[in-house]
Amino acid sequence: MKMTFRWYGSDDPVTLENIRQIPGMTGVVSAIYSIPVGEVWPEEEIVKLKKQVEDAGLELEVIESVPVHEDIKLARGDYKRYIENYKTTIRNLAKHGIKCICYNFMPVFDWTRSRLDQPLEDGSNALVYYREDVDKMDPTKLALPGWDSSYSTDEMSQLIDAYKELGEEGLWKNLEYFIKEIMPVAVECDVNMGIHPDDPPWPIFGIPRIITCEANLDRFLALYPDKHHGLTLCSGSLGCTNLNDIPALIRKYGKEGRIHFAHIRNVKILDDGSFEESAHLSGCGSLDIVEILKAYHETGFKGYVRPDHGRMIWGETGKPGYGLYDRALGATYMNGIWETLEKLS
Ligand code: CS2
Ligand code: MN
Repeated sequence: MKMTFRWYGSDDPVTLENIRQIPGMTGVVSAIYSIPVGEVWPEEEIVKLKKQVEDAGLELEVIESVPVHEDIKLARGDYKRYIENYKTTIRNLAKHGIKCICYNFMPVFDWTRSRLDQPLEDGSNALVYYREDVDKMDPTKLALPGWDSSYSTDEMSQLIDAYKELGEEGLWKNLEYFIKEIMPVAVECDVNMGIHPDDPPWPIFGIPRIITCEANLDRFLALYPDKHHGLTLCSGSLGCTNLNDIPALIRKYGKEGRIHFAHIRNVKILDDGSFEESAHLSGCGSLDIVEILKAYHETGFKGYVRPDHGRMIWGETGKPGYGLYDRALGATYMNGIWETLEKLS
């Protein structure tokens, strides 16, 4: 496996120099944040980003994410042009050494939480999802990082209604269309596409979510029978419900060569199905991180891995989930487990 770190570009308070000093870090995963969703990523911008990362002694082989325009998910408006643009972006990225692209097909909201800085018992702060609080939220009046805040209340209501009307099967149909369009290009460019599961993996605010469980991952992978069509397996997203057995999913899809990118995050599942993001250490959450890494090791995983969200510790401030310290501790813990597995095998 190749250990990587998510970096949000020059505006990220975590610098490339910081990341370079984390033991075992091979590279960063990043994106070009200035391009409006749906437009082509120009080669010059890709070259600039790549150079900046490489000048700092790190690699850039993974993009997280190339976002999918809402019109593609709804198959409306300009969606055919956006799909053509997406293909051009894949080609442009491949030309400059990108080997893996992460994306998701979550309607409107990316990851959803009720609070981004919940104080935990040990004095750290973490992202949490408390069901009771989410049930009381009005999605047309919300703003959370990762969410597109450019919609007015009216536009947001209309968008939500469009998805409610589309329903799960409608969303599957639009996903299938998108996959069958882009995958031949990814195969031709030898780029691995890894869809990120829905976070959390259940419908929110009445909007459908489909990348949620084993049956649906099977259905998704069957849409295009080529290894380039695969997964970003996020342990924390799929793992915030006991219904998903993460090590079993890793063994299954790992053997099939369908996992291209591993996100490793621990979460503590609470009695009512709420959850808190926790430190990576198995004892701090509901997931067994050793078992997860064993599953990757057993299946000969050669892909990219990154510590997913971390808590805010030691007084750090910054992008919720994406501070330096706790993610660096997580990476170091995982490297330690991996080294042990290597030496024992
Ligand atoms: C999440 C997502 O996994 C994560 O870190 O915060 O934002 C994820 O990056 C995207 O959904 C991937 O497309
Ligand atoms: Mn993730």
